[in-house]
Amino acid sequence: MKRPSIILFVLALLCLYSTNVLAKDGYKLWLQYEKIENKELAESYLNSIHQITIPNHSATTDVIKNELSIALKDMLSTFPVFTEDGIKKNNIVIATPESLPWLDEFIGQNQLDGLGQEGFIIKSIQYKNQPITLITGNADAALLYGTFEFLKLLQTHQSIVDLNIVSVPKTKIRILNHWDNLDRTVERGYAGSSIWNWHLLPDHINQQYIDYARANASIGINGTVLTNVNANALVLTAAYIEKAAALAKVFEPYGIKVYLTARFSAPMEIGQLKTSDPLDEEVQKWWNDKATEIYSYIPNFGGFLVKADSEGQPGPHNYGRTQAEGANLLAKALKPHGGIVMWRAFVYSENTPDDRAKQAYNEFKPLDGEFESNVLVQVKNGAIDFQPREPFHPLFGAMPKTPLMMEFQITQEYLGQGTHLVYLSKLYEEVLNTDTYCKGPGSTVVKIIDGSLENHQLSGMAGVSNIGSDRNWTGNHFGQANWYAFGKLAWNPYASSEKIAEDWIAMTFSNDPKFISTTLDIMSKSREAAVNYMTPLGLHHIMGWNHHYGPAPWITDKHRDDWTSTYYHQAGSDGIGFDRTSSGSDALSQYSPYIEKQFSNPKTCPEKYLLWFHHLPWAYRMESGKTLWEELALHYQAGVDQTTTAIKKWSTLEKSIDNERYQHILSFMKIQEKEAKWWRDACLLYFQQFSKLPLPDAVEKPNKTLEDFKNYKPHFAPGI
Ligand code: BDP
Repeated sequence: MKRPSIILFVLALLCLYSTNVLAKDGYKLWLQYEKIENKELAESYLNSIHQITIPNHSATTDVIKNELSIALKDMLSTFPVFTEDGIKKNNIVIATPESLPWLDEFIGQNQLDGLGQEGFIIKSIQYKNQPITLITGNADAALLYGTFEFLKLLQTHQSIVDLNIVSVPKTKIRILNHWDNLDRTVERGYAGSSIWNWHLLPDHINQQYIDYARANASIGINGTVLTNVNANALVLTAAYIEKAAALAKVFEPYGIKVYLTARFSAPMEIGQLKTSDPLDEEVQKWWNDKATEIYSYIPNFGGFLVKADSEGQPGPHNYGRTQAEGANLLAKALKPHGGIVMWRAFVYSENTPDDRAKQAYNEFKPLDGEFESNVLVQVKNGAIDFQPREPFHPLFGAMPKTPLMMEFQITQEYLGQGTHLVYLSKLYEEVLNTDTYCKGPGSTVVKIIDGSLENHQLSGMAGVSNIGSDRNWTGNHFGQANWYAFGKLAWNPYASSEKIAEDWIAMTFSNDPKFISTTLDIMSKSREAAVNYMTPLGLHHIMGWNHHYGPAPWITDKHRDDWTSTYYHQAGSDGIGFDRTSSGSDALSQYSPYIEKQFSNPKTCPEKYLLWFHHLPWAYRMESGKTLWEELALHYQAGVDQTTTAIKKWSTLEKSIDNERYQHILSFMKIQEKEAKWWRDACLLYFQQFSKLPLPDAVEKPNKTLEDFKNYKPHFAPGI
């Protein structure tokens, strides 16, 4: 090749590499910053962004400049001009009130006070007769959040004139829980290995850590627990604290604090003490010293997340102490440094003969008021375990004196794992909006989570991460939507799932209205579809042994009853379902009297929870007039049909986005459809042994036997 042609060739390759190939494999998440092809729109944006004034100097303002540079270069092919002072016409000003002595002309002190340290305002103003876009907040992190919101407007092709946006987070702690082990395996992870390369830390900082922080800051996440709740005490040794400190340093400019999981027996395992009893003075001293040591490495350390007395984890029970005594031990150690404890309520024991759904309530409710002020009790979104659908946890509304934090699972342990397209925001929204009636009508779960019902200052939402080393971060491209939606809902748990999805689709894929509406339709129906083909009408916990992959309603006779399927569905010739009314486990008595009454009667219990609370005969008449057996079978079929319809809809979008992501998603959707049929056929054949009734005509007949399904043992299913 002659010289000029070689240069041209290399240039062409570079272009391809930087704009197309890398941009389309999902790595950029919702920060694609797609070029704005509409000339008029691009022009109107450029007109409003003549110069960007940022007077503050900090690592965070550097991050802001960097983000604006990437975004404006990609979207508008422009390199922004930054200044520290001087305000021109059509300027963007990004600053805290201290650097803007004239601010009170436009924004009152009251409003600024209401923003706290993280809330922001984006406002179009006329400063000295010049149109200006102002992004302000009381701290640099707020400016970063405001900048991302401003960029979202551009990404979603909104107007940026006459802006008046005020956004204040409703919860304080918005945090990802990584169930990542120090050997880089990820418990319930379906997107490769852990992104934390402990072996190379603290010396090597992977670019992915920085992009992780950007992505999280863009959706308002302000904390990350780096390690698995099934904790390894090693992470509290100096060598690992130093590694965690390196990550904390990367995340700090993005407003993200690092937290660690604390193994309750750490004083014995790494401290050589004879006990870990929370009332032992040496143990208390050990934790106090440990906290001081951690803060010497990580001055903005967030605190601990603890799983105790559950599934083999050590805890205060080992010493006859309460959960509050355990939590307070750590809370007191962290308090002088400003740290918090997130103490999980997921406590249950195989030695307790009571219904597993009741155990957390029984254990924690009597302790209301006994926790230190820097403890949040972290409660899962269901009393059993992140099922496709669970009624809200009875602890919500039962502990008014204690701030309760929500724990949602973003990773899809029970919802199709790596491949199924399930938009979980619908699930989160359903739980958050449920009325507990604990203080009369309107006592919704969301008001407990954000602290408003009982006036708690501390509040939070945790999401068990679905992030891994896969190039697209979450394995399934649509897993990104669940990460995104979690962050958005943690910031504003009153937000609508549909609006969140619309923004995500536009930022991630395309602003084409047909693409958005079709994809939104697929996403919006996906959660109900999954419930239908997995666990309709209140069924729960009937998936594969241990890996939880696929259906296995036949699991029985294991060393723990409450880990089997038969314990939960109770199917027999007399019917199906777990009786949690007063004639059964009486779990319903843990709810407010209003809910108890409504749910105790199968006729007034919402059908979506029917078999959660009731054991009913196969011939029981449902609202539709059909029998329970027929409805069950039709729900399974409907779930399968929904996956088929989703594929058809997605196929109409082939030309709307890049082929790489289109095909990747399509192939996963086909796996989902295949597995939905597996769920339907395996469950219906299994339950049919007891119902002894034929499948309704509308239900496709299985082409395998129950034995075939039982004999199928998937090897090496991920996530264990
Ligand atoms: C269950 C998971 C298990 C977790 C446990 C927990 O199967 O891997 O360790 O929850 O939340 O959902 O502690």
